Amino acid sequence: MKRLLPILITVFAALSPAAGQQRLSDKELASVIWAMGEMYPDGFTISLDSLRQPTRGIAVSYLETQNSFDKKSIPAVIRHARAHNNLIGGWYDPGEGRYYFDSSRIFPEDSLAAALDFARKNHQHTVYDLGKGINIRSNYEEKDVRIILDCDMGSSTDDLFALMMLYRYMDMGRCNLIGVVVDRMGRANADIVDVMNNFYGYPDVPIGLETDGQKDTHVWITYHNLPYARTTEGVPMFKRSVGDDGTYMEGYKLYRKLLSSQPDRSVTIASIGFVTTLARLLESGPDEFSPLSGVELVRAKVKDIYAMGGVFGDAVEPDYNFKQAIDFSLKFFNLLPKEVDVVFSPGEVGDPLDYRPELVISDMDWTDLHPIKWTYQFLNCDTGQKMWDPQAVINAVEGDDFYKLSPRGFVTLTPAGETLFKADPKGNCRYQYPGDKVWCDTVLKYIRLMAIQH
Ligand SMILES: [Ca+2]
Repeated sequence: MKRLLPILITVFAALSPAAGQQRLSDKELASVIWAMGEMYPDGFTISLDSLRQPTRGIAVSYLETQNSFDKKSIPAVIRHARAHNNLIGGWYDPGEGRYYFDSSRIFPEDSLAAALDFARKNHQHTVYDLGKGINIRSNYEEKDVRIILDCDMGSSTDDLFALMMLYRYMDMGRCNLIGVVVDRMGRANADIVDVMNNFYGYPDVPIGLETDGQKDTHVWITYHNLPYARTTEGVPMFKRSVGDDGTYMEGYKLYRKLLSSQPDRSVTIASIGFVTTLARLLESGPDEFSPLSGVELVRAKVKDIYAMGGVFGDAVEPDYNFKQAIDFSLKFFNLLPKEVDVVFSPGEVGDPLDYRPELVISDMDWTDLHPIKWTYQFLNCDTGQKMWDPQAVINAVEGDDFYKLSPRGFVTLTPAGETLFKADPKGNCRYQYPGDKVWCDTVLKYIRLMAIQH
């Protein structure tokens, strides 16, 4: 307390309403900034104009003031901040054991892509969302992630959010969505993806549709009418590229077309529905797109698969996705080449991530016409939906160190739909472990942050 008292006096004197009226000298300000660092061991951001801590927006540091970590470096940080955005941030780096001071800039919360672009130009690895209290990686080492999303659009709403994440990742230059395969039969389910493509500004992402997959699958939320929604004036609410007379390519054919045109071992598949179309791809023979069989094509072109599904640990019970289309699932597990890495995302990882319907609607208050918002406004989505599918997509783009993964092993599927894991350093399979409360809160905030971008 002895040490803290002068700090408190310094800071509160500086932050008092009277102090706000008069500009502090740089020397006084340097004492305040240093004291703030002592008071806020986890970090702070302060405006030099108001001497208040902003509570909204995305803070990014400038390159010029990085490596400022002692009292002597603060005056230079103040000079830079005065000449730029009048903002100073402090943060503790546990790796280095140092507290850093930076001249910063704040972007609006809905301008994540611009904030990350600025961060990359300033060699910053992360940006900080002040309102949500989360760091977001700017992925300074940009990766060339080529993704095919394989989804069962048209039942649970988490497929919509997984697809939304991919568009947002593309906005940020983090991945390239080269195609979407819809493994749930029914033309409307592909039309939903078409609506999403157009809404998010990627109308040319090709869509394939399964036409001979699992029949009579359960539908949780019937949002298949979404593509055909009209305003009270009778005008279609959502734009589509493929008109009513247009057709979609057969799902496994689109896989063959896309894979054959990609570099070897370059494609990541995020599988968040059934594996029906993947099974048909693996069973396919040479065609107009490739002289390779399906198995050979997957072995040559696919780097890894991030699959929502699997039940691991002590529990031996059927997996929902795999059991619903068990004949296809068994073929998939038997035919998939062991050279292809698979990361499973068990349901328990997404279970704690509860994106409440009222939050979804309020996060999307920036527009009246939104396909996901429409679904939440006009259908009952309070059915225990959790953010399961985004876990496979986030892992695919963010990389494996974003999650805690099991050791390597092999996974076999039983005819009852149970996934059996056998540890083996040479194995191609791993699975995500559930995160703790802080991790789950952070990831849910991350998904919400993506929902408010526009
Ligand atoms: Ca799904």
